[in-house]
Amino acid sequence: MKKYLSPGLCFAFLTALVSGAESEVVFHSDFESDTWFKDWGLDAAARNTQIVAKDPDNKFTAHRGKALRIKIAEGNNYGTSLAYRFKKQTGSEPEEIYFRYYLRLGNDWDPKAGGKLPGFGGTYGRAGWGGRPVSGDDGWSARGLFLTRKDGKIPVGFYCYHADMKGKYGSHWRWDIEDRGLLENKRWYCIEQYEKMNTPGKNDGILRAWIDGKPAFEKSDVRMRDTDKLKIELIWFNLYHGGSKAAEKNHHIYLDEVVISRKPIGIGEGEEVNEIGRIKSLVGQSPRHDRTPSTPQLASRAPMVRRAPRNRCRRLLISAL
Ligand SMILES: [Ca+2]
Repeated sequence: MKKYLSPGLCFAFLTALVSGAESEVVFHSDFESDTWFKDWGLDAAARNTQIVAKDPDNKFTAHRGKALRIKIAEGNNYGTSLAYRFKKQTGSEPEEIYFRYYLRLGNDWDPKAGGKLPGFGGTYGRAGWGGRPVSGDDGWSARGLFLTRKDGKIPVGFYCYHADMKGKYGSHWRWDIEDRGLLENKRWYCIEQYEKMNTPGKNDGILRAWIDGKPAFEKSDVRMRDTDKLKIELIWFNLYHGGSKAAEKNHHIYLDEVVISRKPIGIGEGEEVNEIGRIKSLVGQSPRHDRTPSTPQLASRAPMVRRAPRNRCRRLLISAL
């Protein structure tokens, strides 16, 4: 367990005191600082990334201040690979976790092949990506997925290497609840994802996704592993065009307000709330600790309350991951 004496820690204690709960937020990154990468445990910015406040050529408008722009250059596949590694950052790896980020597809986003978006990883450098199938004992992953444009929109989903996979490559699971997993360019979306590891050997692992606070996907019979030595190793912000087909032109996406939490996080309402009294009011309204979004109906109410810590609060006390 690591402890950080920071303003964020003090704020986390205050929040916990008011809510009667232990700290739930593991990580927050708002990309306001030019040294944002240090919070991710990096010594330098990840490849093909840039902090932007403006980008009028690509019709960018801000969500909350600056954002992280990721570029896939013409003739290339690789965007970036940015990871929040639980063991390194917190000392242990969770069995279940939520993460949320805001995503904007640039005006130039028009892929001619599917590819990868942020998601969960447990490859341990052995198996579960890049045509390295898994056995149940060596690795797994559930990155995000984008596909080529359909009816003017970009389909998104999970790209999962799991113990029941067939062949060399992972399964495509589109986020198909009420077509919420069809994204437009030049619009911010709140993307939230949840993973619960399966009981080793059993088909009871869970993957869920919400878009703008509403359920977009649920699958509760995933077998990621046959051993409890595999856990959620990292939140994996991977952007990749393909497969093998390279991008025919430059493509850009924008990310903002990344939050990783042990409880549902939700859309921006809570982020705007900075007064302790208001937090107390929200907590009092909501049985958030009892909420398990096992159905889309429940889920639609679930991820609403938790706020991210304030901008300076990037490292919090992690007690039980
Ligand atoms: Ca920001």
